[in-house]
Order: sequence, then C-alpha cells, then structure tokens
Amino acid sequence: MRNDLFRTTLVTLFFCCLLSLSASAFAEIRLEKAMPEGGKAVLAFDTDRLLTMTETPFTVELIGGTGKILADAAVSLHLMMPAMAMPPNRPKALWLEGAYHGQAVFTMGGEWNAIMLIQRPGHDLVDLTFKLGEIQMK
Ligand SMILES: [Cu+2]
Repeated sequence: MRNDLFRTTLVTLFFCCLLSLSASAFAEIRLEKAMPEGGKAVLAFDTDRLLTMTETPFTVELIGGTGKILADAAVSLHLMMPAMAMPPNRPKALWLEGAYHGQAVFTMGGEWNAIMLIQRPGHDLVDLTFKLGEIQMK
C-alpha cells in the first residue's frame, strides 16, 4: 500500500518533469514582419521570456514572396531602447541549416526594439523594426 503511493508519486513527478521540459524546449517568442519586396521575416527568440544580461539565442527566417527561403542575406539586429541612447548592440545572425542564428544580450531593463538589417546582393538594405516590449531585470 505504502509502496503503491510512493510509486504513484514518482510517476506523477516524472511526468511533471517531462511536461515542463518539453514546454521549455518549445517555448519561444516569435515575431513576424512583412518585407517590402514581398514575403516575410520571422524573428524568434529561444525563450518564453526575455531577461536582461542573458545570452539569448535567436533565429531569423527570411521567406521570399514565392515562399522560398532566402539564404543569401547578411543579417544583423540593431538592439536599441527607444527611450535613450545606448552603446551599440548589433549581434550578427549567421546562416546555418535554413535560418540565420545569433545571440542577443539586453543590457538594461526597460523597453527595447530590435531593428533587423537585411542586406541581399543586388537589393536595397531593408530595415524592419520589431517591438520587443518591456524586458525585465534578470
Ligand atoms: Cu537603456
């Protein structure tokens, strides 16, 4: 009887762990913007909550007007606070297996924007502003 209770508790704990692990593995912040020549840019942070002073992996997907993934761009983010001048914070995102990958660090609590800079050969520089909202202190 006591053993059964123990076993039930263990099994419950195990599934709770599994659930929370899988939830955190898929949690992301995903933002989309239309591109001027058609298609869209998708900015995804690999977290469910942005915090300051934390290396936060992000990916950029560029999908052309015809649905084709664009792999030929130079991509970076210009992370800035609309309320004040901050030191330059411009992580690059490098192409790897279907998306551009980079790491963002927000150096102060408050409202942030990410201006995505997209330069493709033979095209004008594109800048897209993503509002990230209030970023909390770690
Ligand atoms: Cu600031």
